[in-house]
Amino acid sequence: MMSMTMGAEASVTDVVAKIVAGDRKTAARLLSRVEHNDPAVIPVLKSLYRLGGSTDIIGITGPPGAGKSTLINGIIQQLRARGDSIAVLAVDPSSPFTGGAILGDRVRMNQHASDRGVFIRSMAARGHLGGLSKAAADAITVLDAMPFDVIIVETVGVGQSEVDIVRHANTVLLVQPPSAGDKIQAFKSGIMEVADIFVVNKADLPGADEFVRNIRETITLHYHDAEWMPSIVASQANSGEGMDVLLDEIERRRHYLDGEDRNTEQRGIRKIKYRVAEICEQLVRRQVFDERDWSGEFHSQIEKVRLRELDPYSVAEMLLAWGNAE
Ligand SMILES: Nc1nc2c(ncn2[C@@H]2O[C@H](COP(=O)(O)OP(=O)(O)O)[C@@H](O)[C@H]2O)c(=O)[nH]1
Ligand SMILES: [Mg+2]
Repeated sequence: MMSMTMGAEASVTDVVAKIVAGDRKTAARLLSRVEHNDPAVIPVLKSLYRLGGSTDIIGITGPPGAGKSTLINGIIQQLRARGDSIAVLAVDPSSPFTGGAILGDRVRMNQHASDRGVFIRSMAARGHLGGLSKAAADAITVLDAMPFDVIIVETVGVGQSEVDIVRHANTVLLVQPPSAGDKIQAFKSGIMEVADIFVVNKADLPGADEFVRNIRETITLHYHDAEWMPSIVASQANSGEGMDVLLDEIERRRHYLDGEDRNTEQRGIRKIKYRVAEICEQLVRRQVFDERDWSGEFHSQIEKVRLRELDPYSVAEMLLAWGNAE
């Protein structure tokens, strides 16, 4: 067991103070508990959330092999050069902790491992019971309260869970190679709604120009009255080509978010609603599956459903009502 007891008020304060001061040992332990959805850390997360909000959070998603990690490497180099400190959260829903992708990413980003201004953390999907996005959001809450200038979240894929995860970022990069084809499949999963910068990486491969044109047409069609017109950047992450343009776009987005006449409340509010819903889901799941806290009443309701004397909708309504009564 960990020596950190987060139940007591004093130790919550202590952990919060250490996180705010940038203590990496405390952060590593806290992030492990966050990853396992340990309910004991909720008081810490509550405090940390209110201390955060000023860090740039860049979400990077796209199919495996698109060059996300290589791109992050380049972004880290550029941000370090101007003195920013960076936390990277690599979320991989498919591979276990020792899996190839994460390991490869670690090796690739390892050139920054000895740099005190860079903190790299991987998060795997095991045991999340549908709560990976919630766990990632909690991890962001921890990193956001630490003295980092930028948080980068990498997720693999272009499915719903990646959309859910990058939704927690302020700036979302969708990275795709030209081979992703002339149809942007990712648009189906709702990434269109959250992508701020479309990166066509591996621009050295054939079809890149056409792919950029296709994305531009799609954006023109869907975003004609949008507050933020998503930009398109062609890059070659492995040679560094296009990195300066990408950093400029990230900077432009940062200025946009800092601007006074912007209207991002809608998205900000939607982001909070998603967060609240994710937390609710987690709490309800815990109540349903963690039977330690249950009296015999819940079991008898379940038994009634089994015998078709009752329906699961009514049990769900009762569960929520019980939660409200507390
Ligand atoms: N040809 C080419 N290869 C690249 C480029 N960027 C990255 N790669 C390579 O593509 C492979 C996958 O890159 P990686 O960053 O791991 O992709 P990820 O799965 O999206 O994180 C690696 O072998 C990279 O060296 C690029 O611009 N052009
Ligand atoms: Mg990667």
